[in-house]
Amino acid sequence: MVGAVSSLAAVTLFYSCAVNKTANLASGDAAGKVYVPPGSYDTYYAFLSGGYNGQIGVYGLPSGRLLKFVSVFSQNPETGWGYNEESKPMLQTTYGFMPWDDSHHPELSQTDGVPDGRWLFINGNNTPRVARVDLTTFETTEILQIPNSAGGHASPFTTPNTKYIVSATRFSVPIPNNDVAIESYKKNFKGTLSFITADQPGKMDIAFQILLPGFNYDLGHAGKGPSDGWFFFTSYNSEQANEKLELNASQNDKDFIAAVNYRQAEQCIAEGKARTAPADYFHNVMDEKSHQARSERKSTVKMLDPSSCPGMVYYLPTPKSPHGVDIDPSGEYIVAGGKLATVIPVHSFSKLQKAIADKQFDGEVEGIPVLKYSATIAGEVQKPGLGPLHTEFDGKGNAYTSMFISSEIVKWKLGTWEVLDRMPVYYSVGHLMIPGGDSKKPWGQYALSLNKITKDRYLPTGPELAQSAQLIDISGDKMKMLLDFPTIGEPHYAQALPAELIKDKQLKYYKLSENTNAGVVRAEREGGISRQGKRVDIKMAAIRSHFAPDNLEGVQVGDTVYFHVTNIEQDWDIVHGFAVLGAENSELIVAPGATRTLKWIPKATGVYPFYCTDFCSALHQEMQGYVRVSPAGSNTPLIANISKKAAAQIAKSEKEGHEQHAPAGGGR
Ligand code: RUQ
Ligand code: CUA
Repeated sequence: MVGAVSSLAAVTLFYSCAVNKTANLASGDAAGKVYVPPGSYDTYYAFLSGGYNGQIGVYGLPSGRLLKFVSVFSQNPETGWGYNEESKPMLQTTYGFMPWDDSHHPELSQTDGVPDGRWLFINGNNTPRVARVDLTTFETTEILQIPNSAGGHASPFTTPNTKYIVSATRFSVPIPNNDVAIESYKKNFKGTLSFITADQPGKMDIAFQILLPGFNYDLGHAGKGPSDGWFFFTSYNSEQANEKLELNASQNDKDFIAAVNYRQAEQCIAEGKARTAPADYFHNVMDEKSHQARSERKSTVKMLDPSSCPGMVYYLPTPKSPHGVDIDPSGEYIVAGGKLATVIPVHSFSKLQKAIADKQFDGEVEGIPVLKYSATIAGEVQKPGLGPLHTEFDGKGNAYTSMFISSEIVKWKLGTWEVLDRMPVYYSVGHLMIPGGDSKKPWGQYALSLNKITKDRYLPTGPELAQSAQLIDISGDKMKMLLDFPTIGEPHYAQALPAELIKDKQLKYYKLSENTNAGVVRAEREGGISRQGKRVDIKMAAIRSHFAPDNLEGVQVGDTVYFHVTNIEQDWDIVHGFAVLGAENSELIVAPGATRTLKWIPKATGVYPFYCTDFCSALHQEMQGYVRVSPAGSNTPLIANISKKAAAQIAKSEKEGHEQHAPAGGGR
């Protein structure tokens, strides 16, 4: 069947342009269904990964309006993320400081199998990592690197109570990684599955890893209900090819879903069956109070070999190079999206249990039992379309599968496997997303199609276009196209939840009284300048509409200057920025109550203005100051001026005999 395979593979090279002109499929009342009048709120928050920009876009649904861009794995000059001193440790890895990554799959934390609005997780794909975003601040608060892994793609899907999130290696590599011939792939290359503790903020860690044969592990989902305690991962390249995978990894009729009984894994660990394996990875945490991130480097993990823990892993043969694996809300059905398959195969969890009990095996791979396809399959959706990738559910007994090659979303019925409806999408849909659509209780109502190719959907903008998302009403029998909107980066996957779950829990400002940053000032009079050798620290308050101090002298060429800017406002959405002429990194953006630090190395003498970059008030343009840079070794004294009012406060408290941090250099 090599001929059929390669012709099918050839089809995948060309996304479908079956309908290649701009089509308007929106029905008459579509506009009313997506119109959110000025001053009104959207009903859902949607979190779309930024793909190759490494971040997360937050959109309102049904309007498609962009609400926020959350910095996660990439430096962002708009916010100073990864440029300011506080956040730099967040991007630290064993490969060094990592200014970029590719993020694919946002995943909401869950309680009892339902998104709960506490956190959003997302994977770093290139340098395998997982991140936690706090949904009261929309800030990244924690990043954990995944050791013994390459390509953290099957990640960070959660178990029903967020006990674990997972990461599986897309690329098998020598473990531990070392210098071997690539030719020795079959002998030396392995895959790992990582289970990561996730329910305690600031304490993510690798609970354990499972060493698997050297396939490519692609995606995963946890069981729920009856299948709670199991995790399912797709794999392709069961051929274990290491060159021209396009052809050589498409030979076998079936690849595998790895069904992992993680309670069994826990049991084996309790029985001492895990070994301590070398590992090298970073855990980075943003401290809530100081707003300063810290890194810790770790050196071992618990590693489980399937051979030493029988009953932990089984392989389910699945056609053909499966990509997505999605568990229906009841927890009974395991749906695979075989990129090159002509059907959508659905395994049954209860049949899987029976097949294990009855030992319905079809051999084994490296000690892992392979179950008989006929023993676990519940049904196959016939003629679904071409290139099934991902499936989500509406909670009403229906499944929706994205078809990459035939560019459509196909609705089908769980249990009867009949196709009920089709909606063409533009063009080449990857993931689709239904709010709660991978959970126990989907909210249904909408499906979002996340399309890879945009072509003629929007006004053209040169050779590269924004990605296109399409919102579809799935509340009725037939799908209705409602809206196209462009997105930033390439959203692979997305998650969404009803706005009321989180909108009233938003932090409005950080409490200044709780700020423990080393550079904090809680009042204007605490600002100042100090020197230790060639290091100069400037502590500065920002408040509408000035910096205190705003004139600084005594800096010399050859110094390294740290501007510690505290926004001392205690008011929602009053943000100040800070930029200084010649700064080579970025600006600072400082949330009310927070401190951010900019490192600056002046290279020449002169006077350098600085200013607020965020238009904060009518006198924002007045929010500025100067820093004088003298030659190295000059005797210009350290001077930090402050306002008359602040000076008067200092004088008053000095008279009262209170200890006081006078501005270094004594002010004037
Ligand atoms: S994967 S579609 Cu990460 Cu499907 Cu992108
Ligand atoms: Cu502060 Cu503009």
